[in-house]
Amino acid sequence: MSNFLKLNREGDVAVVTIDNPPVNALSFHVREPLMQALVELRDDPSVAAIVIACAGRTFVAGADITEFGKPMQQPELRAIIATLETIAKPTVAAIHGTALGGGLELALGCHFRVADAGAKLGLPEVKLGILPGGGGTVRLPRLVGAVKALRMIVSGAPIGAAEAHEAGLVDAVFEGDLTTHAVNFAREIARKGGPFTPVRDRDDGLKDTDLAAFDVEVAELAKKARGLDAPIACARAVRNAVTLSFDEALAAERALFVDLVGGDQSRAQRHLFFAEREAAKFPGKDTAKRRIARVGVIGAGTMGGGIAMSFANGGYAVTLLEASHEALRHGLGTIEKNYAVSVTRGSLTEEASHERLARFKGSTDYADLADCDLIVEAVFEDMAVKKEVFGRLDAIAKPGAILATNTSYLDINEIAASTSRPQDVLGLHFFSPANVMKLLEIVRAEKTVPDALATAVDMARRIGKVAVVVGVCHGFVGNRMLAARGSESEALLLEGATPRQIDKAFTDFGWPMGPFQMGDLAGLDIGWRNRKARGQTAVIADTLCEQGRFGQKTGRGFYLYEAGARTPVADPEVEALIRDKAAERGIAARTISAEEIIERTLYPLVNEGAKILEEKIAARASDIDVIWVNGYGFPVGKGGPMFWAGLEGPGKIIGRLEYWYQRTGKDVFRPAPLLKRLAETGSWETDAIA
Ligand code: T1G
Repeated sequence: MSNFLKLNREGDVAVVTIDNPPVNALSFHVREPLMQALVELRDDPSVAAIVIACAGRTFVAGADITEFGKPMQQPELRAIIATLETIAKPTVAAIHGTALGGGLELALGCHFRVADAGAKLGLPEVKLGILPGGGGTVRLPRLVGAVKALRMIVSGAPIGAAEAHEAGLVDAVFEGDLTTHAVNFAREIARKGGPFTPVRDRDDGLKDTDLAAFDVEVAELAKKARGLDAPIACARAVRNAVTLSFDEALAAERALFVDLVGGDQSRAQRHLFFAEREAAKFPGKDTAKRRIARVGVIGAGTMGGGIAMSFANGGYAVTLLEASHEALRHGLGTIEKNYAVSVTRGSLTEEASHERLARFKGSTDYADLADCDLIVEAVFEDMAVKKEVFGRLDAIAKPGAILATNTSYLDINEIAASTSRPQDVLGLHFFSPANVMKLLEIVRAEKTVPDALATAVDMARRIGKVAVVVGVCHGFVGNRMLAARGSESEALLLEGATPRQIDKAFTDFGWPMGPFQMGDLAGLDIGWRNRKARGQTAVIADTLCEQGRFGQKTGRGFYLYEAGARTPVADPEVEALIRDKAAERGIAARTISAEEIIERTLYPLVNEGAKILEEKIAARASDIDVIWVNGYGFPVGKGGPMFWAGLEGPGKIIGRLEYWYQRTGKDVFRPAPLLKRLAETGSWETDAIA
């Protein structure tokens, strides 16, 4: 047939096998021979049934995303599925690994679907800023019902084979040789005889849809969309499947798809899809990895406990070390409570939580870290304390163990130099809560050797983290840019903006919350300690901290919080404090627009990103986007700060940065040469990878 498609006969059953590594995407070079094969087999009287299967590790993982934005080559997926539905003999999709997006839509074009017990099925297009464009929004509800289809399509989350079987999406689940099972299944169906009803003509799942309840669910989902168009379009398309005829709903799906795929949001989210995969590539990534079986974590506080849970969740044995038995008991107790909450919420089974807890060993003795392959330090953020810990680790850790620090700011070269094995030292900068946040900044120190780095990146994938390799500077990539973004926050308050107004500019932009609400959530005392350590000041935030206002944990920070509540309430005392501090400095309040707030916070953020690229602390602009989206809540629909700069217009950004540089003389506004280059070339390319 072709290099990408094989055709075999098992007696009167034809097996079409797609073979397009690595994930059998439905690229043009697959679609063309597939269409040809289906037409031939449809019209071949010696063929009683057709099985569609895939070679390699997965069924079709969707349309080929690299083809988006380019002229579509015929045949399109929709035409192939329409042809499939003209086939009178039974067609069976044999699903292993993942059937995602266009892959599941192709399977929905078949009369029957059988799956391997480990298979996952889903329509994740919403994560690419689009909706299923191959009829998924119209066919899936016909099998699983409108509400289940809505949840699957708006969340984009795949379901397992057992759940898919229960929901009526797959007709049988098998263990073992799936293709043989599928051939036998097809032959049996053919022997029983038709007619065989295409999904398009089946509306058993749509009957008795309670549209009122459906609309209530849609309204709830819409609240969470935060300015993203795709979730809304997905919901509308599924509703059409209930209220319109099949062909009308299919046409409506197409119109929504075409509208979204050409939009900036989808371009941004597709950029992030590939950016996350690029981020894991760095010189030396294919070096032989060191074996990691047991992981040691020093410090069972908020960060240490979350880090230890990440490793246990990833299947590693964990030794958790604390300075005292009391602190250890408290740390292990918190971990146990966290797992119990997950079980109560249904996101974890009782059995799984026991398995994970069984991986923990608590200790107060450094000697118990001697058998660890990787040791992560998560102690107090102070250089002297860090060096003391690494000195002790150097004495007890086995040769070849990787020694990692979770510092958020400090100089890892200096920490490494406090050991006799700087080549084995690197940074693993987790984000709080470490067992939830996906981002992991892996900090390569001057002497870190490639296999240690490659091992760390590999480990990150195993614990479900999105890893980005960065160099050493104060605050690495994320926190250094956060400082630049926040550098004007106080000035904006003194000149007349309120915490509420600034936070609103950020949530309107698409952030989950603004800087002041975020500060209150994380605890204002963390930044306060860091400023004091660096001899820096922030007149308003420092004054709040001196008054014991550390944010949510003390019930008041920039906002007030009712006992135990998380809803920020504007506090007239804080606004009075700001006005007093402004008066002391002779600063008159004025009206400040949301545009000005974005200019004075996000333009310096982009500018600092450009400087970081110039200094080769980050290898690619897209790495910075991955860091900000996965670690700091930068809106996915804008693709991250560096991608957004392209949408916002580098020329405009430079113009406003120069304006504010003239007015303030502040270095955060001095346009970086690389930003000017983006304005000239439209690309962030730096001449050498870091
Ligand atoms: N198109 C093109 N390339 C793809 C691809 C795709 N759909 N999926 C993966 N790749 C590349 C990826 O960039 C990487 O490349 C390599 O394959 C391995 O991927 C009409 C319009 C399947 C769960 O959204 O979620 O169908 O970096 O590292 O961790 O309605 O890939 O090696 O050069 O992620 O094992 C909908 C996307 C498309 C699923 C495997 N489908 N893929 O994860 O490997 S839109 C998706 C994934 C659509 C229709 C619409 C994951 C995976 P490189 P990987 P993995």
